[in-house]
Amino acid sequence: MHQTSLFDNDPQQPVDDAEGGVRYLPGVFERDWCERLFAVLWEQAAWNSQQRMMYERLVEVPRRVATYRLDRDALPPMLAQTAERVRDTLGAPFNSVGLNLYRDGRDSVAPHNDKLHDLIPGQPIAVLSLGATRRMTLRAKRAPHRVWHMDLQAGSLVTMSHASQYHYDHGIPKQPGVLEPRISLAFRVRPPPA
Ligand SMILES: O=C(O)CCC(=O)C(=O)O
Repeated sequence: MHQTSLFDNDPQQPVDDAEGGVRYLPGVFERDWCERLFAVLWEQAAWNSQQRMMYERLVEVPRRVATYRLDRDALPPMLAQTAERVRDTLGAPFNSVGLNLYRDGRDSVAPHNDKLHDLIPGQPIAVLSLGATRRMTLRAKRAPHRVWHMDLQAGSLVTMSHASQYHYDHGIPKQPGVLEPRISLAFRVRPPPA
């Protein structure tokens, strides 16, 4: 399996396609902004635990989640300001955000692609990281299943094109050495509510 590491401080683009591919953009948000937003979300987000069927057993999803429609729901003001900055930075009309809270390195998200039926074609997905640095693994669906690792620092954005979701899975593997929490904010462009 081919592996490529991505290093700090330079925008990186492991995958290219006609819609921008997958890019890692470190240092988009300042440290102070990230720390304040982390504290607000930790305290105020409507965190849920979820369960999934796995091998005919109901198991707890190993992270906490919260979801907001940016155009409809009451938001902590700093979350609304952050969404505005992400929209301005990337020029995409994000109207939804999914929050993930990884309490420590035992929490994770399995490799997956975003469900495309509920996204507007051509619009990207953007993930803002806060708190502990965690590794994102990006894996090509097609053999030889090339793999990239991106260490997602607080204040960074990862952008993934809609098209990339057909060809690559992404996930946050467990990382036992990580003792501190991380929050990620996944911004998406969804169709208007029915
Ligand atoms: O936490 C992350 O960086 C990834 C989140 C993710 O894959 C998702 O919300 O679908």
